[in-house]
Amino acid sequence: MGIKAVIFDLDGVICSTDEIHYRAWKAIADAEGIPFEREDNERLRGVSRLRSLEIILEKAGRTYSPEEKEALAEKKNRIYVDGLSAIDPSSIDPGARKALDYLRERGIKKAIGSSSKNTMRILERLGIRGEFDVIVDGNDIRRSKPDPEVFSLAADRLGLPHGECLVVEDAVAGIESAHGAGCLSFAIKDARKCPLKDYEGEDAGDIVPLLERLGR
Ligand code: B16
Ligand code: MG
Repeated sequence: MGIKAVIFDLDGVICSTDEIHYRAWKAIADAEGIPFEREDNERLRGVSRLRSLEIILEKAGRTYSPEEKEALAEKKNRIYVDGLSAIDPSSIDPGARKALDYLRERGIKKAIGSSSKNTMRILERLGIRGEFDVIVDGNDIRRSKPDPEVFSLAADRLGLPHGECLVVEDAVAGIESAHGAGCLSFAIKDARKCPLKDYEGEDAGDIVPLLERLGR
């Protein structure tokens, strides 16, 4: 089989921290009187904290100074980190759990490629930090998705040709990033609308039949 490793996005693939991000940004937008709905939130998937804020501020009635932006991003992160106290091992997406178990049984390598600077905290809370061969997060990269850096670095740290790594993503920005890195991609949720995807499914568990098929 051509696929030697699977690189998982975290937020929206391994667990539903996307909902906690949404509620934290909604609190910031409401306090600033800026319109912000779930459809606006789709554009924040996979992109950095500061870039997310800039997207939200597109609908603001005024401009914000760099200091104001920094303060709002920090405030959002405090609300978000508070929200993370609600997650535990039961918060792991069942499809992702199925995929991780399958990969362990087959000896296929597993990695995380996330834009989040809170990745380690989240993996600790989920109790799965030790399950991954490689973890690349928002602290390791200079350019967030859709830039290829995160998946390029993950494939390099796995020591594999990029084309032998399958990226599982819920964000259009994440599929663009995987494509730019020369990795194969598996799109779920919002990412399915991205024409650059290689494969798609309902959740991360659907990589199991794909790998079975490709392995035949
Ligand atoms: P943080 P992923 C991304 O995680 C989220 O999808 C995105 O909404 C968030 O802005 C970004 O992490 C940064 O997160 O504020 O915790 O550093 O999808 O790449 O796992
Ligand atoms: Mg995501």
